[in-house]
Amino acid sequence: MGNFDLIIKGGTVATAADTFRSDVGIRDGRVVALGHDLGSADREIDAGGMLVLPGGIDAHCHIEQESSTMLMTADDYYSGSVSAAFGGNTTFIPFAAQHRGQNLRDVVQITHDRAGPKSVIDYAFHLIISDPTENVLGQELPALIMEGYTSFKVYMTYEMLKIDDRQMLDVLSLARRHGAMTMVHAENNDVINWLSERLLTRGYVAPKYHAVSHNPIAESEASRRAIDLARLADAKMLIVHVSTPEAAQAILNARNQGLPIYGETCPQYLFLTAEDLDRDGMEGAKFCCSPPPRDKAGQEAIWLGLTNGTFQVFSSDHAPYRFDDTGKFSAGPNPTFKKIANGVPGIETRMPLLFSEGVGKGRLSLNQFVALTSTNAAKIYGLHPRKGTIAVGSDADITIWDPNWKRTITRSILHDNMDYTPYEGMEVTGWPKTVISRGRIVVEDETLRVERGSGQFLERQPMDPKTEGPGDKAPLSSSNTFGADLM
Ligand code: DUC
Ligand code: ZN
Ligand code: ZN
Repeated sequence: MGNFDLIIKGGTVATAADTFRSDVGIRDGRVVALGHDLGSADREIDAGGMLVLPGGIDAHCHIEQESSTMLMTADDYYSGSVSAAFGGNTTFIPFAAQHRGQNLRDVVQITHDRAGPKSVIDYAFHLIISDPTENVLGQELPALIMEGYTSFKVYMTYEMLKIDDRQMLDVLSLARRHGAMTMVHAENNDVINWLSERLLTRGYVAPKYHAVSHNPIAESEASRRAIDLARLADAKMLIVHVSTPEAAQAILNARNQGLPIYGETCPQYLFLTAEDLDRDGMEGAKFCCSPPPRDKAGQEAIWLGLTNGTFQVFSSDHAPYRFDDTGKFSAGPNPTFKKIANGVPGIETRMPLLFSEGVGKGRLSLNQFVALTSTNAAKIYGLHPRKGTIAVGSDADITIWDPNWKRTITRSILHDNMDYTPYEGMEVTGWPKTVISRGRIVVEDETLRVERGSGQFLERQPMDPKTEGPGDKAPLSSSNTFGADLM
């Protein structure tokens, strides 16, 4: 018996703040020593030439979830978590999604029943609130926040999900009182519908018109409005899957004023464009997601946002719908752009794409990469320091990353339950080699080493309403003109 269960030897450890040569000693699922000549272990892994990184945290992914039209994702908690693990992730935060009329307790229980027996990595849930009734706002949600479900997503678009501004204010003020984070899908529903009708009546039905109908102004207007509502309610807010320069600018402006506004973006806004929706035949359906991919200039603005303090979190928004009648074509073989299931897969390619194009091409430092793919999500969503870092006392959630592994992304190397990848043919340098969760080897030698259901649910602490996440410049202020007692 060694002093440690496992020592990772000879690698370069990188956190959000530091890069240093160190061995990592692991016992009982935790990091217990950092340094050299740590002693003996039951098992050693030679990480010479490798990067030793905190395991990725994918903080936005749709797994075994029904869409607003009750379409089930292609990935369940097994295939979704396996694919996440092969992509370097040790934690993910999918959604427990309320459909109108549903009791939140039931939604949470159903989601636990789906995840518990299947997930191979650790997980928490964000709630989706589509029906903020008096009972939800007065009873269910406060109780669930107290139990550690401290984040929830609301939609400003999608007929069956959207809430109006008044409901948003109700949700935000509740979040403020109870110390929760509101995540917002910010697109103006009326703008999208108005444009869609004009397109459809003129016979513009092809997939590419999805991007036309989801005009950038629909996103920037809604983002600015959402931020203003958060200001009024004096609440924190994170705007998810930001795709346009103007929406990014609105977040940065708010942050520069010291407001607790956060931003998230995703691979599809760096590596795809609206032109992909114009590929031959129905191929464009593979790239239909909301918000849609934009243009080259938009991609550059999103890259800038990853380094200038706009975005804290880089998530996949993995929303897997196959290119067949179970997914993209569930409404028929030749749907108008309005009827194509929205979403792209990407849980396994999120980290390799950002590493290769970001760190590899000099756009991001290694520490920024770690912050964006792991540490900041852990901080914002109440998992830090247990998750999101490599430090004595933290869970031994570690991705041993081969920075020189060249791979061509193609469907057959991925582990999700999809029949395509939007990134088919892209060449990347850098891929996770060994993935360790709580000291357990999850992926090694391109093989899964753990049993289904071996991931754990992560109990999150309710947040102190006054506690800030990373990068905030000021504490929550009573900036509204009414005073907090109205909130
Ligand atoms: N848009 C969403 O809002 N959610 C899932 C996928 C998508 O494209
Ligand atoms: Zn969304
Ligand atoms: Zn989403």
